[in-house]
Amino acid sequence: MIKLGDVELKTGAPVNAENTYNRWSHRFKQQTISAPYTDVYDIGKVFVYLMSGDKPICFWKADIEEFLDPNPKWKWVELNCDLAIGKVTDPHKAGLISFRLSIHDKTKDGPINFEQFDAWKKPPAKRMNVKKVRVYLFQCRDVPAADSDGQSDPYIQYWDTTKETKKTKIIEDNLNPMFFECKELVLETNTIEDLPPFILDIWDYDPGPLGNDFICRALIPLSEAAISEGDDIPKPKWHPCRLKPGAPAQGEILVSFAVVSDDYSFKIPTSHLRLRDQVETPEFQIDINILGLRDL
Ligand SMILES: [Ca+2]
Ligand SMILES: [Ca+2]
Repeated sequence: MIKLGDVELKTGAPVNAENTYNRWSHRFKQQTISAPYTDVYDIGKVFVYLMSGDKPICFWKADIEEFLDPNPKWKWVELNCDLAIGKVTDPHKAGLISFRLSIHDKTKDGPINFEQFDAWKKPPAKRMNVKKVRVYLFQCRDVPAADSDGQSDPYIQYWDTTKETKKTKIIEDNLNPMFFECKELVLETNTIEDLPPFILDIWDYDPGPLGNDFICRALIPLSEAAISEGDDIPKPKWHPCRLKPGAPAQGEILVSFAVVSDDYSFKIPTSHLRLRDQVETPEFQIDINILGLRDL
């Protein structure tokens, strides 16, 4: 549901639902709203709610200024849990949503034909293409401790738009784990620009009935990622990880990506890639001189 002022726009159920991925492909009818505001800025905030029945369980909000472009791009935003409702309480389970919205002040600026703009020429696609993504995961540093001994047993779980859960091996007792792993993901999108952000979650493995601990998330928009569009392995970049949207960074992840069309065949299978060979490992010599010992 999208809410601006007193107006509520609600979709129905998603047209495609896969495990943790839902797609609506819904366009709301254009509406003219009469309201006692002096101008469009008076409407205040735009709210986006994820609904469960008639309850808003997660939300995102932004100022109206973000929606005055008549030709907007798809915007991916991170939802927050509505803790007053309490149905979703873990920030990493609140999800992300992609949408676009244009608001035009008809009283002040006159009528507008949105369909002259590329963003509104066609309704959202009912069927989507997919992109194949290779994630080249090198290492993490300064991962927060999630065990009582001050350590973590990190592994990374990747998000994509399939039903399959994709994760790395577990590296025990290590806050600066080296992974050197390559994984292939499948992401629904029609153009590379509209690709969802890459989501890499760092978990701490714990044996026993309580299950593993979520540590933090790297949310990497395409525009910030090191990307190739073929077999090249780009030089990886460090990205901050966070417990929830807007929280301070906790730990970093070193990663790069390849984004290709669904029918592209990589020359080397992931199992034969040697990521470790991509990084130079300089050797340092350390001399320690002990000056004295006492009270042995
Ligand atoms: Ca733990
Ligand atoms: Ca553990």
